[in-house]
Amino acid sequence: MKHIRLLLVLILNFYFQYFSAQTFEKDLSGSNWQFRERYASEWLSATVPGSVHTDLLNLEKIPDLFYRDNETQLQWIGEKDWEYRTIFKLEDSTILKRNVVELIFKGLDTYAEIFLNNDKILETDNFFRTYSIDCKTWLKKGENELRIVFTSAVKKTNQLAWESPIKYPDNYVFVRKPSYHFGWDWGPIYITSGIWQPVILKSWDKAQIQDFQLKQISLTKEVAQLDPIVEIRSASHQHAVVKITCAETGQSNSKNVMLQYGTNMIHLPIEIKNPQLWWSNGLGKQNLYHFSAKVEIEEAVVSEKTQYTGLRTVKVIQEKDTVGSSFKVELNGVSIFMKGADYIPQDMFLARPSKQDYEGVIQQATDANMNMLRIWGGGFFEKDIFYELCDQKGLLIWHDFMFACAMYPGNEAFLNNVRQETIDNIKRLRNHPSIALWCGNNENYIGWKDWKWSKNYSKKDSASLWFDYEKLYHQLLPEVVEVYDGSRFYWPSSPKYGWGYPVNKDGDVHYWGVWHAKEPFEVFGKKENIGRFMSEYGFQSTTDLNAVKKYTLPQDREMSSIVMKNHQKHRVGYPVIDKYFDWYYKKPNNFQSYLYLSQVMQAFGVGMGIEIHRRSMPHCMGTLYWQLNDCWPVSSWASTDYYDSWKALHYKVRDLFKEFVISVAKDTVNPEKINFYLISDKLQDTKAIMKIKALDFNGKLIMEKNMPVTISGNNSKIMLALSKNELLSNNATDNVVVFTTLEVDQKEVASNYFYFELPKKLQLSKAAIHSIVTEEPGGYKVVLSNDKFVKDLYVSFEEVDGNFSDNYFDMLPNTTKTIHFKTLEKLVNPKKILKLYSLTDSF
Ligand code: BMA
Repeated sequence: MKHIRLLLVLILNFYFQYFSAQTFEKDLSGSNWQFRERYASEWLSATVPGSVHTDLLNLEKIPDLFYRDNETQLQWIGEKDWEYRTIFKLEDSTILKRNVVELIFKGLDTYAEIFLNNDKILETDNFFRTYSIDCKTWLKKGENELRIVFTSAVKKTNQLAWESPIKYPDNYVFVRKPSYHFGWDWGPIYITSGIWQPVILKSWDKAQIQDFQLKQISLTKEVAQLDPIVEIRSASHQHAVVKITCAETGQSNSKNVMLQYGTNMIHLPIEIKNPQLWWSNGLGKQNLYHFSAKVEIEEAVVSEKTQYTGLRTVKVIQEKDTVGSSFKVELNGVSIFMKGADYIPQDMFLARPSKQDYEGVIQQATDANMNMLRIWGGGFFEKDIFYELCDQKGLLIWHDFMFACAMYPGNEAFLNNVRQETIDNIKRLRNHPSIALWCGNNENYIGWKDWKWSKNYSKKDSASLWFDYEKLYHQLLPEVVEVYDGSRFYWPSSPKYGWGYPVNKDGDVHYWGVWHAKEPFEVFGKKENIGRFMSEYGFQSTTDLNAVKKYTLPQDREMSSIVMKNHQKHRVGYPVIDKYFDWYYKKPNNFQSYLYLSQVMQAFGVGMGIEIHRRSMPHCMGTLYWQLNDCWPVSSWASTDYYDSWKALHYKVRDLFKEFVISVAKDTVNPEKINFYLISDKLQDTKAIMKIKALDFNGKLIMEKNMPVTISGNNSKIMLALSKNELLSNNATDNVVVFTTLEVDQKEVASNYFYFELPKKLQLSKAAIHSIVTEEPGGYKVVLSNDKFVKDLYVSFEEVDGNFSDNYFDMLPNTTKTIHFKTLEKLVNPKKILKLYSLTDSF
């Protein structure tokens, strides 16, 4: 008994010594919140994190925000002021006895006044910042009321625009809030407000780790030198022991220090022998090193923080060469071709995407063999989970700062706000190995320089706008990057070049000759249009019929309906698609054909661009198409839709971003010559067999050739050139497909279908396709066999969500193909709802 009592005393002692000394955090998020339109009599229940729009939706006060053209009736929400409140109890007085009590707002959208027990304690005006305030003075024992009043960003920016001496074309430039909330050429206008990230009440006594930077000083094969820096806020002048430990190696370093009142920076260098490097997707493992930092005062741990990083070097190399200068990402000393897409926010309402949604979107990128995403400047600094997943999956990030498609103000208050937002986010994100570079803005430079925004201004205003531009992107941002990051490349604006003149010398390119300038897809291949790094280009498609059915009524299902037009935000989106149909395809014969064909054409056109960029390695060292995803269901440039369905383009991208790619193309000088390129991302040379056969659409073999090849590592090369005649043997060009495969160790690693003519000219006839559907774990197996050649076969189960292992593919005559459909749904009669749709069905 005596022993048990002693043990209890020891445990309690330990508890008080150890835990009571520690930081205590109370998450105030959850459903214990209410909201109302400002001054309304009734308070309604709310969820935090969340937004006004989603709270109204949850209560069924408004209809589905994305359904039909509901957007037009729901603009009033953004024009009102809103108010949120919660009551939290501090029953015992432990918290109140602590030295420091902070309220931390991880994300407020955007113009907020914060009242604690009816006293205003803080005002905020930046969505991207984390705000923290010492609030002990206002707290009391028992019930405390936290109330946040949000002023409408619509009203506020209207007022700022009215007061501004210079007129800006868009009001979003005045507010530090995701610009796309104000509408974009793929997004609706929903200018919401609310508490979009958690609210935390934090209390501590002696000292607190504010930040833990894992600064990497040097890295060789033998050793990594790190200079971890622990930022400590101390409540007094006091002795402490600060210790860091690496979980993977067990190493630690500690220091006895005299903390000063306020902020202290403690450096604890550490060396890691034989470091296991962090690699991008496809090139190696994503090794991570986890560190913990602890502050001990009087032998009790008072604060603790864990962080991780990946050991790697990442640079952007701009080396002079015969054309101009390179623009290539070098990871651990290796130049890597960047394959990826531009990423936009996943939803209009940013508290909504769940961990699973994040996992889904990152999976879509890695399933498509990407190694880079570009976070575009009209969105937001993503949530931690996004970067964690990129670290784990090896996706490098091109990170824009949050400025897009406009000139921005440059007054002191604005710049100070931006400075703080940038510091907050760089400090939060700098340990992530996935972030490769920081970029000042999206298209602000090109807009000013190429698109002549300046012509709307007097000489004086122009000069002032440009002066502000330089202050922001050439002074403030690079300065903050240098001080708070110090390791990453800074690029003032994406892109350096647009289109309409040679863009192939240096820097990055947003090539919009295709789509915006309505030039044919073939211009992707003009030498002067192939940049050193393609950071944007793209083409639109609609969503598929399954998706369209979710946001329309049957009467909306025609391209000219108000609803279909509402779900197309580009001014002349559908007419542009029509124009390209005229060039490449036979006119679609109905609504469903239009949807199908728009996807097939997007894959065809953007696929052509990707292939050209990959062939042009090492002149071109990166291709990021616009855009990976959507923030609501819409016709857009995305390759996956809002419901996570892969469009035809995404399947195409997956093939074209493989480690090995075969690309077959007419020679640019002599179109009678057909070049067979082999492209490889593998760093070493690889021995393979290339197998080529030409067939007519009925299955007659015209020509066959197998040849052993050595694919040179990290390169693109013409492996073989054949004349048209060798391939065709007098057969008509519109009736032949050349099918090429690449085998490594008897396994097919790449394949390619090549046609001599554009799709609309091909002499296709309807094939008989036989299908067998069987249930299998996680979904259904579909086995297809055909008699004649089939082009762009789209397989779907009507109104069932899920993705196929392959889709929108071609089938050589008399072949069998097995695909798998993953779905959570149980299908009663799968065979009956299986839909097969190919190019011959569309006209
Ligand atoms: C680019 C982007 C976006 C835009 C897209 C499609 O220039 O930077 O602003 O949505 O084109 O027009």
